[in-house]
Amino acid sequence: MSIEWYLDFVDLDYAPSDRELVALFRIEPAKKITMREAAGRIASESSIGTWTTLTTMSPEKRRLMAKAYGIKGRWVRIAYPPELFEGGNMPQILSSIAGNIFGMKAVRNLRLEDVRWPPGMVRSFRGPQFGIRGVRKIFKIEKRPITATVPKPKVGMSSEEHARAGYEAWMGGIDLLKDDENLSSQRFNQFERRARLSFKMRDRAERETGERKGYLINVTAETMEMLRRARLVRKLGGEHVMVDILTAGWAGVQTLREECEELGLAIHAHRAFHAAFTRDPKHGMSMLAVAKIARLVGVDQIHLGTVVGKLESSREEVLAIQRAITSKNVTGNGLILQQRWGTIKPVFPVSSGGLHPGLIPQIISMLGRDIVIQVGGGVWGHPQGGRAGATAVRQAIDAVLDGVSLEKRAESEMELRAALEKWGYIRPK
Ligand code: CAP
Ligand code: MG
Repeated sequence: MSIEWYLDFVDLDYAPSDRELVALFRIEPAKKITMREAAGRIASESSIGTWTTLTTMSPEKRRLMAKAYGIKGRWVRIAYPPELFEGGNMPQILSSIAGNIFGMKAVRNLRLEDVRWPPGMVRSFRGPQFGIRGVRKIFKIEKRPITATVPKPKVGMSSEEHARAGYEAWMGGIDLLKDDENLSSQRFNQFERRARLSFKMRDRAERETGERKGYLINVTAETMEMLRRARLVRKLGGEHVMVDILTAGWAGVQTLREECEELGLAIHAHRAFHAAFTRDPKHGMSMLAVAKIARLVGVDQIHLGTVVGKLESSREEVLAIQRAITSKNVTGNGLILQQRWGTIKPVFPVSSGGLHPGLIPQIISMLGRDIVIQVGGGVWGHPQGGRAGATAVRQAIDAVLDGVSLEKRAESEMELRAALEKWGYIRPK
């Protein structure tokens, strides 16, 4: 009598219906385990099965079984009946398709590369409240890339120094001040004090420049506290909150998204922690899959990498993420699944991490203009200070949009010239 039933979860010719969720996995089976056996184990453990046959099975329960199919080399697709999941509950869905399976002994490595979300499940999430067009409308910036800066050192400034840095950057031409991912409410820079002072400086900068200015204030905290902080941001006339989506967790982000719907606040998603499980090409989960989840849950902006900056990201991956978070429909190929987004708005790609004016032409040529460019060290390391650093970033963007080389433009713009003299075109590590 057979003690296990994993191969019942494999049907190589299976053709999933549009209703089903499809996950694309890269599997490296353990020794003496075939791809089919490994695929069956993944489909079983991520749907209704376990290691042995059961006395409690019935035809109705069998209808919830996932089906592994389309095995090509190390790649396998697994289709899941939507009844397996609770619509609108991202933690539960991920506990299924991205849960126990990564620890199974039957696989040496396993990576969740992409997920095709079926229309019924797409509709169970809010998606972005503003999207790209809505964020542009807030700041009245129609065409050019939106700029942001994080005051550096990333943590350590007092609330007064932080607000002052914001004023300098806004006056230098930067659109958005952004908190760093690990700045929340430390003793020397408490959230409420930083918020009050920074929004006051924001209002002053708006008056003096005549431009809309924004502040991506980091509300990351225990969920109830995040909601309190978001309400304070609304009261102070803010238009965005920032949240570290992966350390806050999807349940917290979903709750914050509900609150931001009421408050009319856009959400900037920082992805700190992602590289713990997205970086290894053999094991974990792709940033593409994470970014699509963030779009479903409903962030308005998300970091997607730079290729040329200090943090690891391949060109192919960055472009695939950009397509996945901005397109209405994505056509699949061997490595990416087809995806129809229905009425879910696009998400603003944020390129950040080791950027400085010398790298801006490459960022725009790779990602186009519908992006947010965040420059931290590349502003606050400028020899003439943060305001000049901010100006140099805008001068670099303007040069690109005018079709002029940075060297040429630097002949007449000293802030850009000073940035190029310090950093040239280095790709920091
Ligand atoms: C960039 C940054 C961002 C990274 C996050 C930092 O600062 O503030 O958190 O961009 O990485 O702390 O490193 P710099 P990613 O501009 O000084 O590098 O955007 O890849 O998620
Ligand atoms: Mg940071």
